[in-house]
Amino acid sequence: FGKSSSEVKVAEKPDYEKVRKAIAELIDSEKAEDYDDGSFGPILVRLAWHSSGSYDKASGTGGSNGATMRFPAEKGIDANKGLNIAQDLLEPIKKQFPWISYSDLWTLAGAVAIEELGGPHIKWRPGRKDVDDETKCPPDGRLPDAAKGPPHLRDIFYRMGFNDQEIVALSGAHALGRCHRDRSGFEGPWNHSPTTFSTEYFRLLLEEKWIPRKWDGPKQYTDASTKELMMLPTDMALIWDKKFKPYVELYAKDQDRFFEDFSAAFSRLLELGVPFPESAPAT
Ligand code: DDH
Repeated sequence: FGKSSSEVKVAEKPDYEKVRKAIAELIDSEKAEDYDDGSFGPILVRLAWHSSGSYDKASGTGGSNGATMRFPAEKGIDANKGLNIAQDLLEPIKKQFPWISYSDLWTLAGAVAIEELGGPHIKWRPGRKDVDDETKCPPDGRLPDAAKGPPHLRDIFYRMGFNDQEIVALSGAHALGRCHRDRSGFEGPWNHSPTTFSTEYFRLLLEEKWIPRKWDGPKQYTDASTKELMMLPTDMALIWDKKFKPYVELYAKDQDRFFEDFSAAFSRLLELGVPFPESAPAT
């Protein structure tokens, strides 16, 4: 007792709108002009996806909660090569809003990026907690291997709790960004507007003629008409598999349906394994 009111520290009230705004500004910042296609959006989407996609429903391990990709055991795996760039980009925002957890920040950045790049609203809610224990990193091998086919895709996504339709919807994120030789070994963008969230990925999968690229890199496909675009073997799997293909056809011609299904699946992806209190609604 006897404390004057000035000694009572009032904690800053978390204002997620301010964080959203800072992320949106980063995506389109001047610094982004010299990066890839002029936006940090795609790599932030990938950070959110890779931090969440390690989830294993059976054991309840992995997922965005914990932000364990800060540690070498997860940051250093081949699948996460290059995502240190995304982590570093968000560091000043973490410093500006120290009350937000890394796990909330990374997932929110992915959600904001989808919206900023012209995609649907992604329902998101806070509540993830960071863990400072490297032994909690999920084992390597939980994320998809681009060289593989339909059974592998199903193994990976069923493990998280997704079905065939959701696998196809989530794969539509490849409307964004590109592959980098020095990160994954693959090279090039999936379409000609890699900073716009769209149905282009699905349309091109169906309408282009995809041929194996002749090069010294890993097996990937190139479009016969411009030879500027690419598809991974796992992308091609979506039109080779007779259960996946109808969803590719659906999303290619119905943008509203794609946006709706993507939004629901991506939002759920970001929440896998997160112990939210019952009362926390997503907005
Ligand atoms: Fe992906 N992805 N992804 N991807 N992905 C790559 C880039 C991006 C696979 C492999 C690769 C999803 C699914 C799959 C994004 C989002 C999502 C790269 C290139 C590879 C390889 C990395 C590099 O060289 O920089 C495979 C395999 C799958 C699968 O089998 C399903 C999903 C589900 C998402 C999502 O967000 C929901 C985005 C965005 C990029 C572009 C990143 C960038 O830097 O640009």
